[in-house]
This record gives sequence, structure tokens and C-alpha cells, in this order.
Amino acid sequence: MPPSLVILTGAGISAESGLRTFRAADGLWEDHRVEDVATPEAFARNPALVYRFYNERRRSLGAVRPNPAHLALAELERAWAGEFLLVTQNVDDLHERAGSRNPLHMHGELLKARCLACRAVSDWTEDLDDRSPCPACTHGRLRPHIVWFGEMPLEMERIYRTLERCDLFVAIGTSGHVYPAAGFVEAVGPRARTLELNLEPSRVADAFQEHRVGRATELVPAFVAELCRS
Ligand code: BJW
Repeated sequence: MPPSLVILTGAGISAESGLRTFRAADGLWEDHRVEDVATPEAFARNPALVYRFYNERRRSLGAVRPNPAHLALAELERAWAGEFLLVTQNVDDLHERAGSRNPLHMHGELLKARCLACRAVSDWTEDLDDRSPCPACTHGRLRPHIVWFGEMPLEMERIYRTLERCDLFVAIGTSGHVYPAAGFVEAVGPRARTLELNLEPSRVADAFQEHRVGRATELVPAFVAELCRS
């Protein structure tokens, strides 16, 4: 059987494209308290603030492009003979724009909206507010299609099933602060090789067998070239 590969990406892979990470000194949580913008309670309390936070982030996607790390992962997916699952915590669309076929956005997507009445998920590229009509049922109120703290991330069963049988697990540019993603390395089977690529060791770095420290735009293309040669 050709080897099965799971890749987990976090905000660090998009940092060199110009999107801010969450926990850096100049990160998104420096300007906004998590509890004010990334919880269901925040949305219930002050929907206008939450809509504005995500509208600004959705607009910012227009000014950025995929970088060599995103491009290398798309190339790896095309070259890989075995099972390949790219799980991203990122809500941007840079993996898709780089050519990745079907990244699994476990924390949702900025370019989608979800109806609070019929639950349909629709593509959404414009600003969103409480007057935006649901394209599916035409009357329901829409929210950003984002997994907030306290909510269940998407497609967890599929992710855990694939982690348990994978031969190689690679985490790129994620701090290991947020669960369940931070626990994925513990969920991989005993035979699997585990590797972290990050600007600095993550909070769960000790759980990985191997580490490479540096910028994603350098480490990821080099690692992909190595895998494609072997
Ligand atoms: C570079 C670089 C470069 C920079 N090159 N690298 C178990 C234990 C403890 C707590 C919990 C637990 N289980 C659940 C919880 C609660 C909670 C949680 O984890 N809290 C912790 C903060 C303690 N988790 C949840 O609530 C999750 N839901 C859940 O568990 O459901 C089950 C459940 C449901 C109901 C009841 C009970 C259980 C949901 C989590 C949702 C996360 N949502 C966010 C925001 C929404 C999306 C958005 O607005 O964009 O997702 S939080 C934010 O953090 C965002 C990210 O996807 C996520 C991860 O951040 P990431 O990607 O790691 O970014 P940073 O900034 O932290 O790190 C960047 C990294 O890049 C750094 O390491 C840099 O070094 C590196 N870097 N430049 C390479 N150039």
C-alpha cells in the first residue's frame, strides 16, 4: 500500500502571504479579545462587531496570494500516490488558490456563510450582516461559517479515522494552543512518522518525533522536494 499522509496547517503557513496569525505580538488577538469576536456568545451579544471582524478579514483576502509553502503542498498532493488529506485550521482560501484539490477546513471558511434557520452553507464573497438573505431558504439570518470556541470543528470523524491509519503526519505553522487540532499528533497510530515545521517549537512540540525550525516558505518546499525524491 502506498503511504498515507495527513498534513495539518495553521496560521503560520499564511503569515508570509500577509495574513496575521492569532497569537503573535502583532496577531489578531492583540486587537480583539477572543471572547468578543470568536464565540457564539459574542455573536449573540454584539453581532455587528462580529460581522465587522469577519467582513474585514474576508476583504483582506483580496490583497494576498498563496506563497511557496501553499504551492508546494498542492504539488505534493498531485505527486503523492497514497492517501492524502490536507486539514487546515485556516479560514482563508490560499490552499485552494494554490491548487490544493480538497482541503478540509476544520474551523470553517471566510468565503462561506451559514443560515441560522435552514443551516444551508452558501458561498459568500460580499460583506455579511443581519439583513443578508439566505440564498437557500431566502428568509433565514446568516452567520459567518466559522467554528468559534465551544463549537464542534468540522468533519472530526473523518479526520480521526485518517489520522489513525496514516503513515506520516506533518503539522505546519500552528502553535498547538487550540484543541482538538493540538491533540492530533497524539491520535496518530504508533507506526507513523510525525514532524513539525514551525518558526518556533509549538506548545506540543515534544509529542513530535522530528522538528524543523524556520519559515514555512523555505521549510515546506524543501520538505516536499525531499518527499518527492524518496
Ligand atoms: C510560522 C510562521 C512562518 C508564524 N512559518 N511558521 C482540550 C484542552 C483544553 C481546551 C480545550 C480542549 N478541547 C477543547 C477545548 C476548548 C477550545 C480550546 O482549544 N481552547 C484553548 C484555547 C485552551 N477549543 C474549542 O472550543 C474547539 N471546539 C471543540 O473543542 O469542540 C468540542 C467541544 C464542543 C463543545 C463543548 C466541548 C467541546 C473549537 C476551536 C475553534 C478555534 N477557532 C479559531 C477562531 C475562528 C477562526 C477565525 O476567526 O479565523 O481558529 S481560534 C484560532 O486559533 C483560529 C485558528 O485556526 C486556531 C489555531 O491557531 P493557529 O493556526 O495555531 O495560529 P497561532 O497564531 O496560534 O500560531 C501561529 C503559529 O505559526 C505559531 O506557532 C508561529 O510560530 C507559526 N508561524 N509565522 C512557519 N512564517
